[in-house]
Amino acid sequence: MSEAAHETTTVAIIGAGPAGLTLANLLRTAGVDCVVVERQSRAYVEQRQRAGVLEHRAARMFEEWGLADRVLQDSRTDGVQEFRVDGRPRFLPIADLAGGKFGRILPQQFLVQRLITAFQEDGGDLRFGCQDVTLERPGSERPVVTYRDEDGRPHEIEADYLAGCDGFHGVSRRSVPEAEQTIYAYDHGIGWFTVLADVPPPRHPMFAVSAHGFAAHFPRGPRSSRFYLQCAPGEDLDAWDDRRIFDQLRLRIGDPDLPAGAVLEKAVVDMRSFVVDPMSYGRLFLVGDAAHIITPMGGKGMNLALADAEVLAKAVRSAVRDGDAQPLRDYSKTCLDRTWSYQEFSRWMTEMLHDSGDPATSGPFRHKIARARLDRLFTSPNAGGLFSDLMAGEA
Ligand code: RFL
Repeated sequence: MSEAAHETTTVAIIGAGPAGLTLANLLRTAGVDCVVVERQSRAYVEQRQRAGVLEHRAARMFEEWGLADRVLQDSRTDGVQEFRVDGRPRFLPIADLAGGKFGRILPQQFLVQRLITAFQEDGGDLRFGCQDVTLERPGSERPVVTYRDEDGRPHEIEADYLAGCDGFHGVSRRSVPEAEQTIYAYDHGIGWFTVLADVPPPRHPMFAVSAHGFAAHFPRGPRSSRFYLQCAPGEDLDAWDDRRIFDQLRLRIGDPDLPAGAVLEKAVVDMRSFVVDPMSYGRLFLVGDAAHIITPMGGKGMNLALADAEVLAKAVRSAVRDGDAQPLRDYSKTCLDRTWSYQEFSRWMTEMLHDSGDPATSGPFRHKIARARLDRLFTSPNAGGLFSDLMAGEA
């Protein structure tokens, strides 16, 4: 076996999703050395379609770090959220109610493509196709990442810090001894059938509530839409042909004229939440989905990943530039406070928008409670304001 090529860096980043790429760009901007190792190919990473809403906080972050020109271009802004209740539209002016804050439509694959380009244009070291990535001695002063490149050659990177940005199924979290972690996991008992289709985007992002069940319609680029339809957890994908998808959407949205279009992708997502505490172990810091997953309700998963990345970038900068390690010690608590706030918001919304559907599913009492909660968003400026503030993204 050939001997591993040995290198050193300040931060070894595992994973080139939104978390890893944001962290890499911010560290580069801060003048901190880093290397990113990604298991998949560049083509694979760049076409992976998932989230679509970039919250206000994240957009401001890219502005403050001087990356807005390269990352945010053409991101559509829409300060209005539609709720289609029993087929009748109700509009919530999110931007007005949240004091001018608003989310932007920026499909995750565009964000990823732009972050890769920006990092490489600045001379960043990003390695795709890394196999058998292993974290050695993550709790020690000199942790090491090992991997094999596409030609099977072994590599090892010794780093001051490791950033585990490798998503929920990655190796980083599993490298921490179980006894050092507390896991919080919750199954919401709901499935979402998600469909990406060539259907013109809605005028405003839309949640639809009716006795036929929950549905949502969001823009994903100029000609595409992402739809969500409430379904049983673990629902059989084959039970949904294109005709059933569009019949159900028309029924739930209350729009018999909704055009059908080519279905590009469909999947069933079981609504689950997961949080690991703490989000660090020795010199290993878990970032984004590696540390927590949240249901897609509220559109917070990708945004939490970006927020963690910024907290970590600032903390590493303080440690490296100013010799102040306190922000690194605070990393886990800072990120977990936001994570739990968003978990609460996502759960609150999930109850409101699913229980207000079919009373036979939620029970008559929960159904009435959920309808009252929904109404309050429109009748109380305080309730509407809090909702809008959370939708647009906390400071
Ligand atoms: P990612 O995006 O999973 O990236 C992890 C990266 O690590 C790589 N990797 C490894 N690399 C090296 N070695 C290993 N052993 C590795 N194992 C894995 C992977 O190939 C990958 O490139 O995690 P990150 O960066 O933390 O970003 C998190 C977001 O991707 C995620 O939270 C969102 O996509 C969640 N999500 C949504 N978030 C929103 O904010 N708004 C939404 O509307 C929204 N919709 C969604 C979603 C997730 C969905 N999925 C996953 C089912 C809709 C869907 C359908």
